[in-house]
Amino acid sequence: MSRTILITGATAGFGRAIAERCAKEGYTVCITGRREERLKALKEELEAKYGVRVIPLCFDVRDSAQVAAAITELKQQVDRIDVLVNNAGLAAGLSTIDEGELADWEVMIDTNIKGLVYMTRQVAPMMREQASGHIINIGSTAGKTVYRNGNVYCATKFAVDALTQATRIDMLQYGIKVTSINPGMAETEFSLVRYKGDEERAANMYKGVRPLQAEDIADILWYCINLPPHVCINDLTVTCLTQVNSVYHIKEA
Ligand code: NDP
Ligand code: 8X3
Repeated sequence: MSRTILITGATAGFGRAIAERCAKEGYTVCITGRREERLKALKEELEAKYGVRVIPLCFDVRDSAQVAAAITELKQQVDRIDVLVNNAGLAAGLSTIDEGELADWEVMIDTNIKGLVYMTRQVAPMMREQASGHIINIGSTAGKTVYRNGNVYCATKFAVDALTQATRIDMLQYGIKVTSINPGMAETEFSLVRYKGDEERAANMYKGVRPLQAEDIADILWYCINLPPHVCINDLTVTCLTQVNSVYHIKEA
């Protein structure tokens, strides 16, 4: 029987790479995001390439009613969800606490924290009924060490860390695994979004370093979800070789 994975934020970056990796391995893949055209194109691409079922769900994770409606719709289409990847998220801006934009802070808190909580609240009861499942939260090195001007983004990722630990304790009694994967800098659309479409500034982030790629995270996630039933990776931090945490990195020659 095919296993089912639900990935938030699959229209770009890590989420898209995870969707492709799991489709390649025969999973039924539920992809989500706000950009409907990208969801449609990804569904067509993955179904044609791998002959699997891909279910697109277009919604905003910040809206609890949209999240609830999407999961209700999904339940009409699949019997179970084996893996939930809470990946949708972003950084908006980079500035000190006395100068940051309130709107940027709100979008990060609403997406990275509230969106993750809304999704988990909808999917965890399904996993509880199945008495199995795996929740993977995409945290960050920024959720382990704060950095200059990162204040609210870092705080949202520290919150993801706390929620992952708490969810693991709550789900333990049902045999549900909970893992956090905390990447360091990775070349996705992340910096383009943080710098609000400034391509030069975004590209500058990765100049002189060889950052993680989305496929690296997809490979790591694939490893985490394929361990024997008694084995759970709880917390995994991964950076490129030239970065040891969110603050310290060397530039390659
Ligand atoms: P991308 O910008 O490439 O992808 C982000 C994804 O999140 C998109 O698919 C986007 O879809 C989705 N998303 C954003 N806001 C919403 C929303 N309100 N509702 C639904 N979906 C949303 O970034 P990454 O792949 O790099 O980021 C994925 C996760 O990894 C984030 O949580 C990020 O914080 C984290 N991370 C990233 C690192 C990096 O350096 N790249 C390092 C560490 C962690 P759409 O716009 O279509 O809605
Ligand atoms: C993304 C990594 O260091 O740019 O979470 O904040 S960093």
